[in-house]
Amino acid sequence: MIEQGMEQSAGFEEAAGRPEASSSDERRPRVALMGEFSAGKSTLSNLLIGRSALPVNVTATQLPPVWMSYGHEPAYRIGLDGDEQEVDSSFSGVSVHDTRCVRVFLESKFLMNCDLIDMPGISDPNMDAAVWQRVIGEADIVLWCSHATQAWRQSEKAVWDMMPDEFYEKSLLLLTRMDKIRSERDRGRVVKRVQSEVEGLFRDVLPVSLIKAIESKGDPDAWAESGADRLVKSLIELTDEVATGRMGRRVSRKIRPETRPRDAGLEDAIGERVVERPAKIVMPTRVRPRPLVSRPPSRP
Ligand SMILES: Nc1nc2c(ncn2[C@@H]2O[C@H](COP(=O)(O)OP(=O)(O)O)[C@@H](O)[C@H]2O)c(=O)[nH]1
Ligand SMILES: [Mg+2]
Repeated sequence: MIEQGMEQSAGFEEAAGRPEASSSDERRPRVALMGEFSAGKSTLSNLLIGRSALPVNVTATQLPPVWMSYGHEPAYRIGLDGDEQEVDSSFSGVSVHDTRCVRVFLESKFLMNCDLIDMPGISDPNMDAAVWQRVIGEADIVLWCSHATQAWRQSEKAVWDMMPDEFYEKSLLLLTRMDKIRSERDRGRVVKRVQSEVEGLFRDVLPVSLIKAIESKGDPDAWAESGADRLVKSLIELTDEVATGRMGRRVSRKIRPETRPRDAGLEDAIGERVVERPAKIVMPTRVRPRPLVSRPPSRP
């Protein structure tokens, strides 16, 4: 029921399953969802990929980062020492104490454009920061979710200050649960305050109500009103830039970035919502940390 609402709202699903996408070993941009516990990370992930890949509101279970990619392989966990085992759909037996991340594969249109990594809440006192720190170096972009009603707390700032500077220009701060702030004046104030506090630390600050986005059910005005439209467009722009920067260094003239099928696919997936192609910006070369695993993340 809820899942169906998400699919309609996001509109990413109808063309899923282009066969070459799953067999491609191309490295897609990786988007990490970060923020405090209950800030809406899993709800956002469900909205984007059009279905639930993992339980929303897991309180008893502490999940390690869940790394979602396009495909249909069975889920598996990667242990701290790089060992891999398949896991069942409820991730039973998966513990943050011995698992670096869980790899999940879904034939979701959105995942043709980028991988999503749903991180555990940063402020959970039972959650060692090492749990997300050992995976964050694999990401290119962060979507940081912050409760609008108490946005950008000291605890959030403290974690963001520890991040490599290269994330700042490629990450978005999302003020979630905007529906909880009733008056337009107060919503404007929060956005303004946070914008001034995070200047230079994020590319943009975007207010969003994920609940309203889910409820919009294909109504473009309600979708735009929720803030989801702007969020999706900004995300496409970012993933496009990250992909373009890398493609520019690695890919021969035969496969020019502007002809990549991925872009067309995502824009189609958004349907009638017109997405303007952003100007190509060459991103600075990024020094990559050592890979998490010895082999590519997508199984052959
Ligand atoms: N009112 C409101 N509730 C939201 C919004 N986004 C998420 N929630 C709810 O907040 C709770 C926690 O969300 P979840 O995605 O599990 O947070 P996570 O811990 O960051 O993954 C869930 O019950 C969601 O339904 C929103 O924009 N508005
Ligand atoms: Mg979650």
